[in-house]
Amino acid sequence: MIEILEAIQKSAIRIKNAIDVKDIGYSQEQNSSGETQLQLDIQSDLIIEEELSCVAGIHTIASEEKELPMVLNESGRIFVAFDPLDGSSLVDVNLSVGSIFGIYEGAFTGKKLIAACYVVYGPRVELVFAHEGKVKLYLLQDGEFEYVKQIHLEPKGKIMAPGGTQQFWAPYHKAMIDSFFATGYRLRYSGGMVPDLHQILLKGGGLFSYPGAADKPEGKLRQLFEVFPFALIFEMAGGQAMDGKIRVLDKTTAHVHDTSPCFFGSSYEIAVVLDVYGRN
Ligand code: FBP
Repeated sequence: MIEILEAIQKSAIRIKNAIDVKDIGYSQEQNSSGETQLQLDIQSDLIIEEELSCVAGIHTIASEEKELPMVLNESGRIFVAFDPLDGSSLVDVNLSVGSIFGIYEGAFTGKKLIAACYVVYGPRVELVFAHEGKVKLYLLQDGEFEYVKQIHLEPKGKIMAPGGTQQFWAPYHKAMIDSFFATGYRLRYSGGMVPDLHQILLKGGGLFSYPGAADKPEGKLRQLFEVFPFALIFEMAGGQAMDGKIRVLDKTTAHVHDTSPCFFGSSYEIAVVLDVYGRN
């Protein structure tokens, strides 16, 4: 596991450097060497693929940027799914973005997820790693990730991050979100899953939701790359992750890019979600 964490750390430093360069690569223009410049998310994907390829224990990788998983080493036992640069459309407006990793043993399924990690590229670069029941925060300082602290959620939070397009929400979902605001919750939603969930984790709790809605019945966020890794992180931090009715990590995945409605939060907010969705 330490080798995988080190590979993620090396990738994060390289991706941060790629984000920092002046050309953010939205064009397909050629650079001075005549090579086609890669979009930032494709570049990030290649960086992670390169770093994880150096870890002998990894059997297969799957990326949000690739249609199919890629076998690296038949004798490895670890499967890594990653979203190389989640929220990359926020780079041009200089909001935080992130990389997300799910580390699975033997197969890409929620029940086999043994560790999860994400990196936030914001004013500072932070990394959160969940494994063996602990969620640890690291900060990039002078080229090294330094351990900062363990992350624990409070039983009830104050932040509400409601994803999706309100126009398409079910009426009971809208009523539930309104009821949270009516009891003092504050809106915190940047449109980047990594910083939005990071804020909830570090401010003690709250609710991030991306429901199934009329336009996207199975939600938007992808199980293997986004939903499952954050589910493990929230559970290990003392919170919960549900699809409205069941624990997301108990869901089955038919295809590598399957999505799922998702609710991540402290125990109080998730109890409200289960109550509302249980009645609808
Ligand atoms: P991409 O996979 O297209 O980057 O979308 C992921 C994401 O940006 C999440 O980070 C974020 O939580 C969500 O989409 C926001 O979606 P919406 O704009 O529909 O609320």
